[in-house]
Amino acid sequence: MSNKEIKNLEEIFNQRIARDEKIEPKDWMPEKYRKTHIRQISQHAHSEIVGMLPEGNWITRAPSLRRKVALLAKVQDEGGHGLYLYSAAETLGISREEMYEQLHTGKAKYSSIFNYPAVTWADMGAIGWLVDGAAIINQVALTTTSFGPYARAMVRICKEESFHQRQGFEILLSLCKGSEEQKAMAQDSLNRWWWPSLMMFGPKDEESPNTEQSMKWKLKRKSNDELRQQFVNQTVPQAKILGISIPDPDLKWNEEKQSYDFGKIDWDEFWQVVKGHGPCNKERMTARVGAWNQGTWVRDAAVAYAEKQANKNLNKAV
Ligand code: FAQ
Repeated sequence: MSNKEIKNLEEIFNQRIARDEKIEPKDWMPEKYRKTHIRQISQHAHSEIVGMLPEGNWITRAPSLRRKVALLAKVQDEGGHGLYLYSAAETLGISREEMYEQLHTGKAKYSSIFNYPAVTWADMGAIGWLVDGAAIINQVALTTTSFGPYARAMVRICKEESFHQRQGFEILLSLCKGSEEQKAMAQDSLNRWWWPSLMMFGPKDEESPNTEQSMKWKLKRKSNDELRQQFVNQTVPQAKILGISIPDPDLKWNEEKQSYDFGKIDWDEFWQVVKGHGPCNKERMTARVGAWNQGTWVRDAAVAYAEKQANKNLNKAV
């Protein structure tokens, strides 16, 4: 294709983006658009799958049958979200094996938040309330993203995330209405999960290399800082209902901005975790790589079965 032809296609593509039309997998798209989407969607998928680990670890220790059923359903949903997202990324021409390989070799990132340990039952509450709460804020913005399969996956995912957030909040509400020890457990959990939850939105805008282009393509609809601020504004009143304190001495309502001011995020900690040096990075990767290796016989059996079925159908047809 000549440069002139590419320029024309690019022009048509940009006009479609400007008109808020969805871009579909077989439509022409700039190579950078395709690559950026593969990067973000696959990392999002990896986050869902690795994100099953901290909570999966508590299913056998849930304090009642009701809690166990809800947690089990939530963790299964996360697996489902990962699968929708891998499928959306596959429509852009990358195979699932390639994406897994990128995760297992450390080439692809996944959300920093899942490298923190879930050490008490209250952490199941904090993960639902804060981590799913942050995920919803980010993902509601993504329901109107320009790439059709990603936007449609997000609509369904957001509905399920909203149940996740409420089940987490309800766990903490029960603990906060309980004994002094239970309330202290809820507070301790908020203390440990608050700052890592703010980091989920990514680096501040001036240090976010991908935001400018992703906003132009309407992949991102709001910047990292805008979404982080929205999360703080939404979550502080919820902490008041619970009766526990956000661990930030600089948190203060700003009348002029009609928004909360909050303290400095430890960006050094964020980058350490992103680069693989968080409290649980090694444990998480060992679990994922182990699951992949232990699943070899299942994949082999599925392929052998599919081949057998295909041969049977072929013989019938002859
Ligand atoms: N952790 O230029 P930006 C969930 C990387 S799902 C690790 O700002 P971008 C559900 C970033 O990839 C949670 N790395 O990047 C659930 C980039 O590196 P790269 C996941 C991070 O893409 C709940 C570099 O830093 N959600 O929680 C993080 O424009 C409970 C520069 O950053 C999504 O993935 C981080 N926190 O903005 C499951 C949502 N932040 O790729 C289980 C979709 C940034 O150039 C239990 N993703 N980095 O090598 C997004 O909206 C965006 O990708 C951002 C980052 C906002 C995460």
